[in-house]
Amino acid sequence: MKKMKKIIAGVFINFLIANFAIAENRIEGIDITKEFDVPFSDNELGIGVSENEKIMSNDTGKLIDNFLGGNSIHNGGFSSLPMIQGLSDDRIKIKIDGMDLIASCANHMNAPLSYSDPVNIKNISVLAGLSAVDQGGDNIGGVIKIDTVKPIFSVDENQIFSGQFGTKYKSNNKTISANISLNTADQDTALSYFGSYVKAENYYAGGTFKDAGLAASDRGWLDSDEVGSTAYKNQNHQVSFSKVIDNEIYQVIAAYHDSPYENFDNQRMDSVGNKNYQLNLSQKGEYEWGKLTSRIYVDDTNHKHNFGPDKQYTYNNSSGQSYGMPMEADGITAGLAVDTEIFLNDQDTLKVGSEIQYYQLDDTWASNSGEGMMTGNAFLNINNGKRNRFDIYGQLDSLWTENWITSLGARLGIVQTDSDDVHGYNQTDSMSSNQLADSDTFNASKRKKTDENIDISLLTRYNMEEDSSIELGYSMKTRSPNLYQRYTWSTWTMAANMNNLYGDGNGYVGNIDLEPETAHKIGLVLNHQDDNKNWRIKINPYYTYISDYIDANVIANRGDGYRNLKFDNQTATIYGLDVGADMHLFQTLNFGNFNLLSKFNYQKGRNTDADTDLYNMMPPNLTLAINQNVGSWNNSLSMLLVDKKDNVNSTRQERETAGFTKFDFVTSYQWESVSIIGEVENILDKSYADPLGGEYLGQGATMSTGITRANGTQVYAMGRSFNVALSYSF
Ligand SMILES: [Cu+2]
Repeated sequence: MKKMKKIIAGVFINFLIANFAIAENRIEGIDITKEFDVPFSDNELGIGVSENEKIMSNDTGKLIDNFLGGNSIHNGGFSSLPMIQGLSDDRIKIKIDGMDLIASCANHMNAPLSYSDPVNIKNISVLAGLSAVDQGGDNIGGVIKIDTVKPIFSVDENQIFSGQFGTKYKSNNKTISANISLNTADQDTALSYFGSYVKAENYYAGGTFKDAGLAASDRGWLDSDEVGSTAYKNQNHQVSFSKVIDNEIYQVIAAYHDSPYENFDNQRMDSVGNKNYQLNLSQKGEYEWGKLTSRIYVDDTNHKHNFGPDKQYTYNNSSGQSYGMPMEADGITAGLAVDTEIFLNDQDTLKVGSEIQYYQLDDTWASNSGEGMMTGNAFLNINNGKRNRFDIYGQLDSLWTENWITSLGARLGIVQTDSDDVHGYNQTDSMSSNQLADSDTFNASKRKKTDENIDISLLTRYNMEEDSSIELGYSMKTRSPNLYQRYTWSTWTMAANMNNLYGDGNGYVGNIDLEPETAHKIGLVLNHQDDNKNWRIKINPYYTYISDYIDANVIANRGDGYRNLKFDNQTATIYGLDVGADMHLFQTLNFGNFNLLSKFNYQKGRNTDADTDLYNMMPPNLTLAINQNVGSWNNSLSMLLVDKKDNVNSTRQERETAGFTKFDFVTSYQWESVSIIGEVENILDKSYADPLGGEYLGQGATMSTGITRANGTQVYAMGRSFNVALSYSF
C-alpha cells in the first residue's frame, strides 16, 4: 500500500510537471523539435512564441504567425482570425482553458481568440489538421489550445505571493495598455487574478493608399495614410481558484471581457459593444488506472454592431432619413466534456471521451433606424438559432518499440442545428428588398438538420535517432456549417452585406441545405538535428482534399462592383510545404550567442468545382531572424519576405497584392525584477497591401452600395511603429 501511494504521488508530481511546468518552457523557447507522446500531438510544428512577443502584442490571433504552417487573417485590432495550412476561422477548433468557444457575430468580430490577452497566455499550442481525434472534433483545419491558468503551489509552509505589473505604448496608433497579475498560493490552494486594459487609435500605413478627406459626409477627416476604422478598446478580467485534493486538481475560472468599441476596416459595420462572461469548472486527476479530466463551462456573449466613427451614420433615401443601424447578437454556449486516458499496459494507452455542447444564438437588427424599409419590426437575421453537438471518441496510442509510436482514433459527432421563423423590418418586397418573399420561403422550409460527422486519425512517428524523427499521418475531419452559413436568409443587398465572414466586401446569403465539409489530409514531418546540435530542421509537406467544402456561388452582380453570393458545397484541394529551421551561428566573448531562425510557408488551394483558387491563401513567405543574447540582454532582427499574391479567388473578385519585405527589431533587458522591451516594427516604414487584409471598407457610406469596388483597395498594413514595454515582477 505504501509503495502504491509512493507510485501515485510520483505519477501525480509528474502529472503536475507535465501539465504546468513544461508549459512555461514551451512558450519561452523557439524550440521546434520537442518530443511528445503522440505524433502530430502538439505545437511541435511551432517555432514558438517568445515572452517578448506576448508582451508586445495585443492580438492573440496574430501570434499564430509564429507557428509553422500558421498565418493570421486581419480582422479588427485584437481579433485576428487564425489560419493553419490554408484553413481558417471556425474551420479551426479553438480551446481556451479547455472551453470550446463560438463567435456570435455576422462578421466573426468576437472570434474566440479575441477573449484572451496575449500577456495572460501561459501556453499556446497549434495542432495542424493532422491532430489526433482526442484533441477535438467539429473542425477540419486543426486545433489551437490556449492555457491561461498555471497555478504554482508552495513547496513548504510559507504562503507564496507573486505578481506582475506591465504597461506598454505603441507610437503608430497610440496604443496604451496595462496589465496586472496577482497570485497567492499555499501547498494545495492557489488563487490568481489577471486584468488588462488596452486602447488604440486608428493606425497609419507606411504611405498614401487613398485620398485624404472626410471619412464620410457626416464624419471627421482622415489622412491619406490613415487606415479608417481601426481604433479599439477593451478590458479583460479573470479570477482563478485551484485546489489540489489528494491526486486531483480542481479549478474554477471566471472571466469577463468588455470591449466598448472595436472598429473594422474590412467590414461595413463596427463592433460598438461586446461583453462576454465565462465560467469554467474543471477537475483533473491521475489514478492508478490512468487519467481523467472533466469540465463544465458556460460562455455568454452580448455583441452590438453599428457604424463607428469613420463610417457614414445618416442616410437620406427616397422614403426618408435613417440613422445608424443597430444590430445585436446574443450567444450562449454551454459545454460538458470528459476525457480519460486508460493505461492498458506498458505499451498501450486507450483514450476515450465525450463532449456535449449547447449553443443558442439570436441576431436581431432593431427598427429604430428612421424611416422607410428599415422600420416596422426588428429584422430577425437569425431567430433562436441552435447548434447543439454531441461527440464521442476512442483512440489507441501504442508504443511498439522504443522508437515507434502509433495513434489510431475515431470520433463520432452529432450536430443538430435549427432556427425559428424570421421576418424583415417590413413585410415588403419593394425596392428589391425581397424581405417578404425571402422570409416566406425561409419560413416554409424544413430547417432542422442533423449531421452525423465521423473523424478518423491514423498517425505514426518513428524516432531514427535521438533528435531525428519522421512522422506520417492521415486524418479525416468533418465540420458542420455555422449558423450564419446555414440560416441567414435575406438576398437584399443591404442585409447580405452585413452577413460577411470574409472581409471581402461581398454580401452573403445562407443555405439551409449545406452539408458538413470533410477534409482528408495526409502529411509528413521530418525532423532532423545535427550531431553537434548546432542546427535543426523540420520539414512538413501536406495534401488536403475537402469534399463539400463550404464556398459560395454568385447570385447577383451589383452596380457597385461587388457581388451577392450564396453558400454552397464544393470541392477543394490544398497542398503546401512548411519548413522551420534554427541554427547556432557563433559565440563571442563580448557579444554572446548568435542564432539564426527561419520559417518558410507555401500553400496552394483550389476550388476544383469552380476552377478558381481558394480565397485568402497566404502567398509564399519566408521569415529570417537573427537573435543575439548576452546575459539578460536580448536582441532580435527579423526580416519577412512575402511574394506577390496572384493566386486569387475569382468568385469573390479577390484582389492581387504585390510582394514586399519588412524588417522588425526587438531589444529587451532585464534587471532583477524590472524588464524593459523596445521594438521598432516595420523599420523602413514599408507601405504594403496586406495579402490577408481583405477589402478596405473602413470609411464612407458602407451600408448599401456607397463604396465601389472600382475605387476600392486592399487593406494596407501598419507602417513604422516605435513600441516600448515596461514590467515589474515580484
Ligand atoms: Cu459584429
